[in-house]
Amino acid sequence: MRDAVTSLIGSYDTKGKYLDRDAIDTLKSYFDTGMARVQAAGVINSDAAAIVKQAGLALFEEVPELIRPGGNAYTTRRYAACLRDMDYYLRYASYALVAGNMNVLDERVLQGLRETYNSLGVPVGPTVRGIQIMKDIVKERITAAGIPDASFVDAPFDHMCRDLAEISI
Ligand SMILES: CCC1=C(C)/C(=C/C2=NC(=C\c3[nH]c(/C=C4\NC(=O)[C@H](C)[C@H]4CC)c(C)c3CCC(=O)O)/C(CCC(=O)O)=C2C)NC1=O
Repeated sequence: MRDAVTSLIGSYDTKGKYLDRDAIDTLKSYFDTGMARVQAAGVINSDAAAIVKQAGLALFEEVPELIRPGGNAYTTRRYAACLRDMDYYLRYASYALVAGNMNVLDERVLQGLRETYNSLGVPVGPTVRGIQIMKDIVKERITAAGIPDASFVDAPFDHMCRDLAEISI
């Protein structure tokens, strides 16, 4: 698992270089946004259950076939599994936000996920949609909490969507 600092140092060490102007700029922006990213993680932590619930309801309203007979989230067990997956995406997004690096998502969430989803018939398109809905809800709440520019919140959600959508079923 890497964060913005360890990954930067790692790549400069590989080249045997001191931290140059580009590196300093990258570090500066990481530390400048540090407080906002930590505050965002705080908002996600305290609102997590409500965020997942709200996103699930919105997703099932938008794609009602999912919870009808034959849908992948039909039955209580699968409905719960779907919301649990959404909760995983949210929790790991909050880690990636604090780390300022997407590596934790690759290692802990995305590795092997498409294969699992394919083998269980979990539809990727609606999952991606669910992650996007969750991103919008998180941004609204973070803005409401007084954090001025919530655009940094996009990165982890977009990263998961892009990776999942690469091969769709
Ligand atoms: C932390 C990393 C991590 C992830 C990401 C993860 C995902 C994950 N989701 C699963 C299942 C599942 N995932 C879903 C999700 C959905 N179905 C839909 O129709 C919706 C589109 C979507 C919710 C948005 C469902 C319904 C299942 C159960 C499928 C089944 O057992 O038939 C499974 C199979 C095993 C299980 O049921 O627990 C895994 C491994 N597990 C992990 O450890």
